[in-house]
Amino acid sequence: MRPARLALHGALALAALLAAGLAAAADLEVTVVDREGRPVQDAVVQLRATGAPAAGAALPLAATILQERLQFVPQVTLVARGARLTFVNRDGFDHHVRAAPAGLAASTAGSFELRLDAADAPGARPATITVDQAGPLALSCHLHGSMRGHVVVADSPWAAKTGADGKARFEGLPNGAVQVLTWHADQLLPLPPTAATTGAAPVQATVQLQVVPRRRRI
Ligand SMILES: [Cu+2]
Repeated sequence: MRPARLALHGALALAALLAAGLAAAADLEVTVVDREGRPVQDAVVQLRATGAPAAGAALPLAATILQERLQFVPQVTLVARGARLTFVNRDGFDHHVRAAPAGLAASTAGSFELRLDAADAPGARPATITVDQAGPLALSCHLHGSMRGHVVVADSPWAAKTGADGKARFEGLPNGAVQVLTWHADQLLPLPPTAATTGAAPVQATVQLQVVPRRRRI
């Protein structure tokens, strides 16, 4: 290899190392566990931090929620404020979806109702609505009492839903103090924020719910 090309390779390798170093400097992994220490899926973790979010960290501005076999799919939808939600009824019967602030919220701001004809009804079509109010919304159905789901409209540019391993991962965070705010549908009393400090090495935090979430129907 010619010296010039060697130098270029060296510069690229250095740039890659620097980029890796920068990314690692601001990684945070939050694990949400239940009262018995088991990982909790479908918790929403939001961070309060100072600084601008990294490019590509934006939350969805649109989401589709299916009504399928008497369930909301997904059960928990996480979107940015101002997102457009589309409800699609896949069942062969009507649904009458209702959304209202979840938990102990006293206000009904942000509530809405949508009538959805059976999937095979003539003229049946999806219903759309824009959510402008930050916070968790509980989804239910006037016609089917067992139907239950949630939409979380994020208040923070850093928000993520936990997977089956109970983990929410954040990259590109500014270094410094971070407040970790955790929500779960069955944790009715708000959890106090957990403090974390991001820095040179990836940081891990664990948040424990005070409840054992109800098992989900499959
Ligand atoms: Cu229904």
